[in-house]
Amino acid sequence: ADVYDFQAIQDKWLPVWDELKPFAAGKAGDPRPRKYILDMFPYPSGDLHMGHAEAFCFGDAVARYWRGQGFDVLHPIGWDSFGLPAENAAIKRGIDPREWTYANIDQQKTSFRTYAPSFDWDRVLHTSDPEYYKWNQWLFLKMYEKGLAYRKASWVNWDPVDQTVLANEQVLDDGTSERSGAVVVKKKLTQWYFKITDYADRLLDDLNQLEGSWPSKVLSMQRNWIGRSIGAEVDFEVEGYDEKVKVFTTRPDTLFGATFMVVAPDADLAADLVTGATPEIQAEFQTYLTAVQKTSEVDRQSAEREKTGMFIGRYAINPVNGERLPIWTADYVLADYGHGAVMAVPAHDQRDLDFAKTFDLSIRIVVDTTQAVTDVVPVIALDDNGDPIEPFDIESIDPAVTGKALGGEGRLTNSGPLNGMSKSNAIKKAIELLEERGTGRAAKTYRLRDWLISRQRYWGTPIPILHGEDGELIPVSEDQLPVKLPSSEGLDLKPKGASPLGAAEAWASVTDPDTGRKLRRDPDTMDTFVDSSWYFLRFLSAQDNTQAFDPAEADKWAPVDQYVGGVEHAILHLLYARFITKVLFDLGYVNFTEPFSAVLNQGMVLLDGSKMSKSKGNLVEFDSELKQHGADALRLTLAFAGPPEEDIDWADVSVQGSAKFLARAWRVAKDVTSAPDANWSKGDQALRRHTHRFLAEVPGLSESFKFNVVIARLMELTNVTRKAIDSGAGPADPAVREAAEVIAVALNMFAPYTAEDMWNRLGYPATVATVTWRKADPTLLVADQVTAVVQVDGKLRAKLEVSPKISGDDLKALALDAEGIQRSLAGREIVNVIVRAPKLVNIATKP
Ligand code: ANZ
Repeated sequence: ADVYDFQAIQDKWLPVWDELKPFAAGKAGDPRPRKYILDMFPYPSGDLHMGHAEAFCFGDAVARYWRGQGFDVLHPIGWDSFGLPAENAAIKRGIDPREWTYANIDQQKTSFRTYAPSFDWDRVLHTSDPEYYKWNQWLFLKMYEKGLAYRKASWVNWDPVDQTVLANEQVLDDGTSERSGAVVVKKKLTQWYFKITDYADRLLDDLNQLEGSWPSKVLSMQRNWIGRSIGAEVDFEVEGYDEKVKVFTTRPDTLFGATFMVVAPDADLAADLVTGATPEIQAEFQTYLTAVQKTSEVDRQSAEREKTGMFIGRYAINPVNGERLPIWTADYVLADYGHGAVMAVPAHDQRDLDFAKTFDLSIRIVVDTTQAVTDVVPVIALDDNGDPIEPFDIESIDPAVTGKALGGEGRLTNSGPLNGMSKSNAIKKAIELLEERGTGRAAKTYRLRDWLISRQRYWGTPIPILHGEDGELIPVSEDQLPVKLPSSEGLDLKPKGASPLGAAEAWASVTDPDTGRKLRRDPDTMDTFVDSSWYFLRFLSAQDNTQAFDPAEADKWAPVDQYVGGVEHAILHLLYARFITKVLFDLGYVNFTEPFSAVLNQGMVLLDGSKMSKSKGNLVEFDSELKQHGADALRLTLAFAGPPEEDIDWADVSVQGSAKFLARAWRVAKDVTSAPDANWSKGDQALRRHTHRFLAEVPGLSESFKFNVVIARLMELTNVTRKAIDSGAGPADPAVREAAEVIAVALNMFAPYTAEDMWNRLGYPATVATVTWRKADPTLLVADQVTAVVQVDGKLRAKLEVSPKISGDDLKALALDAEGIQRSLAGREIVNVIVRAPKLVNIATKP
């Protein structure tokens, strides 16, 4: 056809690519260096949407770019196909979750085929296939062996709608479930955990390596999530109680200001301390605890909420001064942070102050914040004349009066051996004192909690553990894996707080072949974040049924060079993948400690400034856009709309404009009349210079993801070439062919069908996607004119604007002819002319 027809081009090239499999990576003997480019794999919760279109457009541009730079590029695709949405949809429709899941996967595969990201389809994986989840179970067993997978009874986040536990990461800031939107409550359950807290320091410290190649926002979100606090742990004796009570504090310098102690009501410690108290106190405590359990963690930490709590009838002894501190319980202290108890310093901690004011407890200032602190060594506070500083004006800053705790820098007071010290020196000194007396020590604590991985739901990886009647835990032996998920037939999948798998009697009940005793399978399934924590390694050996992945392949390809996906995964997925990578490193399966060397977060696709959604009725459907405009125009539009990190408003873009440009580029290739062996060096110089400037500039732009600028440059080069064809060098000029070829090769990053068809019209076999980019010719990058200096007897006499390629003879002739030179020679005899084209001519005369 002589007109650009995207449908015809798609229909023509798709079967050719299927046949050629140009994107199968890692062929034996391939000498090219390698790159691993990965998009976050999709969840099959429906059709692909515009968000997928955008993410995969950028990921594919990166993959295609590196192939063009001569790399063997691995760019795989798979599906994150276990999880609640499938199960909830299945319940609603009364079908098997498998049915819904795999139908959606098929639908998404069909869209992807047309959209044509350069995937290696031979490596496709679905996490809900037993061939995949077998290795989740293997990973679980390895972690169990190392003590990194363990069971404990604890208060968990409970989603009352989905009737399942949630990881902390799945509870939103407002205290609701990320999945169901329900207000999350606390429930005490025995659950499986992965011991991510053992890795807290490494997860935090290794973020420094990623500085510059991960979005800084993601780095800071991870840092906050891990939340390392440095301070001390202090042991308090409690009257009439055998054990010591530990508290964590970031301010051991304020120990002399502690006036009471507060224990979290839901900590085991509180229940213990209350045992033996008066019946009135015990009853009051039970009532209080019940109320607290209905309160969300967010409310408990809220500064606005009125403080609640009660005195539990006991006293702790302050180890630094022997003072008796009344012990209270209050819900602003959390059971699972630090030691679940605090030494309250109301003068210097706002929460403690609010509490002290509510319950009329005493307040003692120990840091005088009116005193400037300049010392590094401990000194007694002296003024400029060396005199002791007068007592400060307590009225103006008294927290009991102002209601404001004194949090800032200052000088210690009312604190015995710490008096006069700066805050930071006092912290050091207090820790020394505690350590000397054996009543405390330097300590760190983290916001990060262990990763709760068990779910009471059907559609996930069964946990490979058997339970004996005596409570013994027996890991399934590795040769018995996978523990396959039984059919959902006859099972009630509706959430009810216990896993539906427990009711699959034939599956759940097992007889130990050695001892004949009755065992029961663990009925819970794994959090799907386990599946996605290591999937990037499975792609390396997707067909290998003997191991999770081949360490030799991991050596070759991993870590992932460029990971592309949404910022919504800044914490959960990326943190878990980093953790599991470190575990696999410690187990000796991989030789790197970070899974993703670089991360790119693409923005969102909006419509009229707001997020698209079915419920808002403002959904731009990917499939219909794809049908209407074709893959190339859609991809080009997304890539041209702006930097990848920024949101795109679909109301502001022009898919028609993209289609027009593609037709223009395509016609350039169609109009070329020279043969593929044309001698470029003979071509039009101005056009060649433009082409080579493009070649010089585009790699840098592409490597910094400025794809919108690359497309702008492609448009310019196309226009210049069009002009050369119509009103300049003409269609037969070799420079026109050169430009058309460069356009086709670069356009392949965004519009693979159009590029392929151009390449074909230029006389080459498929596929343009594996053609290595030409390098810019440096001689074509120099400016059109350079300045030549002409000297007579070493003195500057003239400057000439000449072509950088001028010959020595031509330059000499020009120099001798130049006006100023003739004047300065004034008839003198020339004995020698030295020419260094194009920059210098030196004329020597007879003295
Ligand atoms: C005494 C003190 C005095 C404190 C002072 C602060 C200021 P970050 O920085 O978030 O780690 N704390 C300890 N365990 C707690 C728990 N389970 N629930 C609620 N609060 C708890 O906070 C550390 C501080 O939070 C600790 O230092 C402790 O109060 C409190 F002028 O101890 B501090």
